[in-house]
Parts: sequence; structure tokens; C-alpha cells
Amino acid sequence: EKLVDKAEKVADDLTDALSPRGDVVPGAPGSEPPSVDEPTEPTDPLPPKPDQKGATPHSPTGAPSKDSEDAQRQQGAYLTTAQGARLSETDHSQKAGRRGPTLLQDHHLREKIMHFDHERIPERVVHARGAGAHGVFTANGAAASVCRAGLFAEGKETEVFVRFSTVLGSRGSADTVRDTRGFATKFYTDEGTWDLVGNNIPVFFIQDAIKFPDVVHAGKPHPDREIPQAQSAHDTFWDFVSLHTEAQFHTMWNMSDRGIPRSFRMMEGFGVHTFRLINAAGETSLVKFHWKPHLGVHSQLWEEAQLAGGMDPDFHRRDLADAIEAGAHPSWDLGIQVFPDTVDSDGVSEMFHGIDLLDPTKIVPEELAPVQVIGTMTLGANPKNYFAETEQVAFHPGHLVPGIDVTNDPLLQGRLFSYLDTQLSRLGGPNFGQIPINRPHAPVNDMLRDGMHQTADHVGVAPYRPNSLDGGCPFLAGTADGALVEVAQEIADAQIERRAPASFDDHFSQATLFWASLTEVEREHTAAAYTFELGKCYEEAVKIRQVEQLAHIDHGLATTVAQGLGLPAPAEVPVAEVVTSPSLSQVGREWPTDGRQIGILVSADSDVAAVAEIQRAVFGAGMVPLVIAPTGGTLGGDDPDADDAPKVTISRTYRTQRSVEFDALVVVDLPADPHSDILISEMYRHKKALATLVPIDRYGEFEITSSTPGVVEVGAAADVLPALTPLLAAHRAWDRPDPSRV
Ligand code: HDD
Repeated sequence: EKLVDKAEKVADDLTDALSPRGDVVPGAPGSEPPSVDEPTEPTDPLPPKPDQKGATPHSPTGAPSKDSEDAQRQQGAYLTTAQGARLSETDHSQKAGRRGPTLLQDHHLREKIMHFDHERIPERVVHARGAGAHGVFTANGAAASVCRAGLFAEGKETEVFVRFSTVLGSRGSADTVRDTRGFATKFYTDEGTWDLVGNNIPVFFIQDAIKFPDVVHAGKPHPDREIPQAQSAHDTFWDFVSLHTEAQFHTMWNMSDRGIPRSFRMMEGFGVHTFRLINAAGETSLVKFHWKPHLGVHSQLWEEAQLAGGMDPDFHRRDLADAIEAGAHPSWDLGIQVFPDTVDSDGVSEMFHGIDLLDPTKIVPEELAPVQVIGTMTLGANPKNYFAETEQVAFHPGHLVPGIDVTNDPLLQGRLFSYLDTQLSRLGGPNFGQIPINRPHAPVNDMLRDGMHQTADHVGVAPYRPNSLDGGCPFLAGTADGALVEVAQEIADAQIERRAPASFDDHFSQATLFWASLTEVEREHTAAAYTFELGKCYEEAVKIRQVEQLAHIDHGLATTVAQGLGLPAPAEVPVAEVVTSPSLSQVGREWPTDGRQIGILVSADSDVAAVAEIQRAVFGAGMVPLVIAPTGGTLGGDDPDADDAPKVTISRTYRTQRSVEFDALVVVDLPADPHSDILISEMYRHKKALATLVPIDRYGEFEITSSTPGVVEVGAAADVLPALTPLLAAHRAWDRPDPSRV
């Protein structure tokens, strides 16, 4: 008791000393939280967003929603419950006395917490991490001769929504990991929705969908510790792909620079499978779909990708959204490789020059079947709400329109089941097609009724066919009325069996073709990536087995990787003799520079007029100038009497910048600062363009002179842009000496 008394006295003394008891004097400093005048009328978002018109929302039956803009905003001036009752308080729960327990009757509390508790839905089992954008596809008419689909008619414009993604990582994982990228496009056509659910890599790990859980389980984090996140650099992945040789070709694409894109805007896309097109006369052709980015195909370097993963895990998501908001709308040509839908001399269908078009682990080199452009897609609007659009969008390779049909590719066939099925648990029931982002823009009259999350008020009494009560509606359409076309096909081999055709057995020759078609610098990167990834494995047997598989692709590659791992070179085995396919390389061409990010390094005393001039020129060329200075705020404009003195807004400080953000650097002044030292040396090592107004003779361990490839010394601000543009067009100075072999 004595101890308790003493403790209470100490507590009382302390409380008196620290905060005098009694009512706080109104108006005394700190007595009230800062407040704003309420209520506030709903306003447009701040800051105002330029021209961000997305797709028009449609009602469940396909008719445009009334007041579609208002429906997306908060309604009314007052905070309400979910049932629309106005609230006078939302910061305190209802209690029995100020210090008493919270009451069960507090509906507002329970409703608010209940809703919050259920805000998350299951993330996608694969492709969980993504970024979306709205846009328009405009056809040039070139596909009209092979496909009856209305969206390919010359000049036809169709609204689209695209979602780019990584495959292995969780929803919150970093963007710049080494992985395949998803490239899924929803075309809201007048004849129904068509989804082209592709990747940035034209082949897949497996030939049959039944193996999808295996490859995904192998790539996902280990089940015991749930590491590593969003990586293929671990034992289970390499265990699987070294045992399962049909995965070797896709894996090689992952190890090449394609596995670490510079931007979603600079990736190719592929439908992967062969599809069957039907024209107005009912004739069929086989095609593979390709997206060709107008900005070219560019990648990060592995060190950059790793740095960006820490520096800015949202690197690709931010890049896409910023570019669209700034008006640098990314665009792609959609192209097709067309193959005759005939049987070959052995009586086998879906073959082209000996390549089995039903095997999703094979490409058809573009030199054998050129990609013919059939239209262009431009992404011009960011989503207004990530969850509503990018998270809830549901793609499906079976969402087809009249004139586009599937083939018997066993991987595609399994996908046709999986994408409907997964939405039941992810989006909570069979009515996910009614979620605004998933609503078709064509009229929907499906006789599907009820179910979880039903939002349509269906009228009529006869949701069945045939009926005579609702006027016999809906009617069935014939081909002439735009019905889906189902091509009659003979089944060549009617025996039911679990086997693949012999033409699926070749797992290495196209990997050899790919390797042979890369330039030297791309090969170096690819070999280094294998060495890095296998170097992260613990099991010696896995590494040895994978190196042996590489020997079936190229013995030199296998030997280089083995050396890096400290393993003996594998035995030499025969490899396929190939002709090269130059279109597989991404190096050696020139591309537009739109949307590139240019760092401008200045000091506190730099010539503000010169910096402003460079900034204007870069911006005027459709690129993003980012001024890097010792502190934030503005450069210049200090003299209050000189209204028209040049003034420049600072975008980054020496501490908040990192080289991975910039495609090129303009050095206006060379500050003596460790952060800018790292900036310049990384720009050098990553082979990025450098334009400098001050001489840099030697920089740390690197020799940076005007004769260094990709480095230009300029005399004046006006010379910067003309000097930088050709360097940026080539993307990197690949011939720059690389002492540290990044
Ligand atoms: Fe898949 C999502 C692409 C094979 C099962 N896949 C998904 C997404 C893309 C692809 C881009 C993300 C779509 C989005 O952004 O919402 N998938 C491919 C490609 C494949 C492929 C190009 C091979 C050529 N996929 C594949 C197989 C299966 C799946 C063989 C199953 C048998 N994929 C799914 C899935 C996902 C999915 C589990 C996860 C979330 C979703 O579908 O909606 O159903």
C-alpha cells in the first residue's frame, strides 16, 4: 500500500509539473487542432490534371451512364454514412463517458472499420504488380483483308485500356526487377470486348497450361521463408528450368536486356500464341500479334535496375504516369505476322517453314514473316483511381470478337479456363464484368442473372431462350449480323492422349538463334545475368545442370557462365546450326528521344540564364529537364527589384537525385560534392550521354574527355540540345570503355 501511495504521489507531481489539470483555455496555443472552414463544396482535383479523359463509363447493359463524371466524384457537401445520413462527428467513437468503453451501438464506427477491414482484395496470383492507362487504337485498314473484325476497318477508332505488369512479384514489389513484363490490352470494340493478353517476350516457359502452376511455384518465393521477392535468382526457379528444358528459350529472353526494360513505353509486346483470323468471305489465316513501340526497345543496365529498385521502387509506374500527364503519350504500332492456314506436305496443319505454330515456345523470325502494321495505339490518359481501374480490370484471352479466334495451342487452351476462374476468387463472384472498367462498350444482353455483386436491375420475366413472353427477345445473330464466327475444324487425330506432338521436342535451336542474333554487348549482358542469377543459387547440382543446358545453346556461353561460377566448363555437345535474325537485337538503331529525362547539374552560382535556356530547349524537344542543385527551391530570382531576372525551379537536390533517373546529364558546373561525384561516375559507367559546359578531364577512376564516346564538350547553352540529341537517339554509348564492366 505504501508503495502504491508513493507511486501515485510521484505521478500526481509529474502530471502537475508537465500539464496543469483543468480545462484548457480556449484559444491558447496548441489547444485546438488546425481547422478549415467546413463544409467545402466538391471541387476538381488539385492540382488540376490536363486532358485526362478516360474511357466513358457504361452501364451494365452497355448504355453510357448518365452523369458519368459526377458518379466518379464525392457527392454532396457533407460527410455521410454509407447510407447517406449526414454526420456531425467522425473523429471520436461513441463512449459511455469520456473515459468509458466504446458502445456497440456506434454504427458509424462499426461501418467505417468494417469497410476498412475489407479494403484489400486478393492480389493476382501472377502479374500482381501493374500499371494501367487508357488510350485509343486506330486501325489503318491493312488487316481488313484477313479479318472481318470491325475494329480493323480503316480509320476506325477503338477505346482501349492497357495494363503492364511484372509476373513474379507481389503487388507492392519493385518495378525494375529482372522478369517478364505483362502487356495486356482491352479493346472496347462495338462488337464486344477483345483482350490481347500478351507479354514483352514472344515465347513462354511451357508448352502446355497444365504446367503453369509448376513454373509459377518454382519462380515464386520459397514457401518456407517467403524469399526472395520478385526474383528468379534462386534455387527453385533454376531447378525447374534446368530440369524442364522447354523453358530455356524464354529464360534466355529474361536473362537478356529484355528482362529489365527502361520503361513500359519502350517495350515490344507479343500475343505469343498463334491466333486464327477470319475475313468477310469466311477465309481463315493464322497470325501472331506484335506491338512495336514508337520510342524503340530500350533497357536498363542490371546495376541501374538494382539501384532503381531501392531508389524508386515505382520507377516504371511513375515513368508511365508522368509521361502521359506531361503529354508525351506513348504509342505502339500493332502488327501481324500472317501465315497461311493450310496443311504442309506431311499433312500437318499450323506449320510454317518447319516451325510449329501451336508451340508457344517458338517464334517465327521476322525475316521469314515480316510484321505488317495494322494500326496504332496511343495511351493518352492515366487511370483516375488505381483500385477501380488497374486493380479491378479483368483480362481474358477468350474475350474475342467476330473475326478473331483461338487455335489449338495447348497453352492457350488452358488459359481459356484459367482467366475466368481466377476472377471468381479475386473479384468475388461471377459479375466482375459489371465493374465499370470491365463493362463492354457494346450492348450486353446475356441472360446471366443474379449472383454476388449483381448491380444491374434486369427487367423482363423471361431470361431464357426460347421464350415467347419477353417478345421472343433476345434474337440470335447470324454472321451477317456480326455474330462470333466459329470455324469448323476437322480433328486430325481423334485419340485422347496426354502427349505432345514430336514437333514440340526441339527446346534449344531457337535459343541458339537468339544468342547468335545478339550483338556482342547484348551477349555480354546476357552471360553476366546468367552468372549473377546462378551465383545466387546455393545448390551446386542446380548450377551444374543449368550450365550443361547452356552448352546445348552455345558452348562459349556455357563456358563463360561456368567460369564466373567457379565451375568446370561443361562437355561440348552438338548445337543447332542457325541463320541469325537481326530483328531480335535491340542495339544499333536510332529512335526518337521523346519523354527522356535529362539531368542538368548546376551549383548555387551557376549562370541562371544559361540553365533556363537549356531547360527550355530540352522541354521544347519533348523531353523532361530536371535541374539538380545543392538545395531545393529556385535558382536565381533573388533580387526582388529585378522582376524579369531569369529564375529556374530546382527539381532535385544533390541528395535526392540518383543517376538512374536520367537518360543524359548536362553538366553546367562541376560541384565538389560526393553525391554529384557518384552521379557523374554512374552516368559514365552506364554509358549515358554527357554534355558538359566545363571541362572534365578526369573523374575519379574514369577518363572523361571530349574524345570519350558519348561525351560532348559544348561552348554555350545553345549547343547542348543539338549535341545531345544524336547520342540519345542511339540510347547509349555502347563503345565507351567500361573499366568496371557493369
Ligand atoms: Fe497469364 C494474368 C499473360 C500464360 C493464368 N497473364 C496474366 C496477365 C498477363 C498474362 C499479361 C496479367 C493481366 C492483367 O494485367 O490483369 N499469361 C500471359 C501470357 C501467357 C500466360 C502471355 C502465355 C503465353 N497465364 C498463362 C497460363 C495460365 C495463366 C498458361 C494458366 C493456366 N494469367 C493467368 C491467371 C492470371 C494471369 C492466373 C492472374 C490474374 C488474372 O489472370 O487475371 O489467370
